[in-house]
Amino acid sequence: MAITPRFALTMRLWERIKAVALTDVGVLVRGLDRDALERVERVLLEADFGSASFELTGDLEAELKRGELKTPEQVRAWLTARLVGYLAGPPNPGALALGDGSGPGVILLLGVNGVGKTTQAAKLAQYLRKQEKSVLLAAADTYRAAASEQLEIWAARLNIPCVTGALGTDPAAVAFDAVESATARKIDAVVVDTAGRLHTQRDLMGEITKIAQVLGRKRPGAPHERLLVLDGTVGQNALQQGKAFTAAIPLTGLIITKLDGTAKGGAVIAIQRELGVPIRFIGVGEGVDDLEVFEPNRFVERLLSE
Ligand SMILES: Nc1nc2c(ncn2[C@@H]2O[C@H](COP(=O)(O)OP(=O)(O)O)[C@@H](O)[C@H]2O)c(=O)[nH]1
Ligand SMILES: [Mg+2]
Repeated sequence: MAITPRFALTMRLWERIKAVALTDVGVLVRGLDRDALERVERVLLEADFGSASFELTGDLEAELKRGELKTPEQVRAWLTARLVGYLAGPPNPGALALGDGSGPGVILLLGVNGVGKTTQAAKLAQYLRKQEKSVLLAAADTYRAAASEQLEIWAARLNIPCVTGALGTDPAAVAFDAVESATARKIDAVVVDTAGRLHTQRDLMGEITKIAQVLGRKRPGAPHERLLVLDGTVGQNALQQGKAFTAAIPLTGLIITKLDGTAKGGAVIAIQRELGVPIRFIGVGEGVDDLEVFEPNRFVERLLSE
């Protein structure tokens, strides 16, 4: 999928690091002073690198003291390698798991309100269709009429079926119906959109667990993917959400959204480091094609690029 120019333009991490610490060519030979290192640290913190900011700055200082890094290009290469290293594990399994083919593969999307679940459901449907898979969308957010309508609009645009329930229906029942319908129609994949807010976090986690159990009873092995959607622009909040969801349900991956138009791509590093769940996709826009399979090398290159 195409690189979104907006994305590359807004990050410019390397440009910012150079501007705060490497403006003077002689600086690396003399070694960075405390102030310069602190400015680098601040740039990283502002870009949402979280605790990795301190680690990176400390290690950079050590490398400079050892005289290993003599030019800005060497610093850039070192930083690139470090960031790719953070993103190295666990590896992205790549293709979406859809089970053994004896019935539809089931992909469950989770996340709090506003992170982009419904939009990513449509994007994943489009992604699967490009791989010649037939897809059905399931609107298991039955608390707001607008939630089902939003998914139905996407389904109509993509010309794929959508199973919804009346307002207030049990979301697990909608998920169940969706798998039944997909099985009858020999559809390859069901993407289940869920609610992001209930009265309490416990209610929400309880409901998600129930949906997953019901899906598993209907189709052994389902949900084959349990993907948590996180907004890449909210930094520490995304980390907190990640921790709450991983405690409730074993996740198979993350989708980090809204990485277009943000200068805070460091959250991706922080999230990967702290949650240990593979980042599978990134969302880079509001359109149905604005989804990319996550590739660490490419991501870091764009994060740093000028
Ligand atoms: N810029 C940008 N906006 C996105 C992306 N994904 C979703 N959105 C927008 O985020 C808002 C919330 O999305 P929605 O799918 O309704 O979130 P939900 O509440 O989790 O279902 C909408 O305005 C979407 O268009 C993305 O990758 N980039
Ligand atoms: Mg939604």
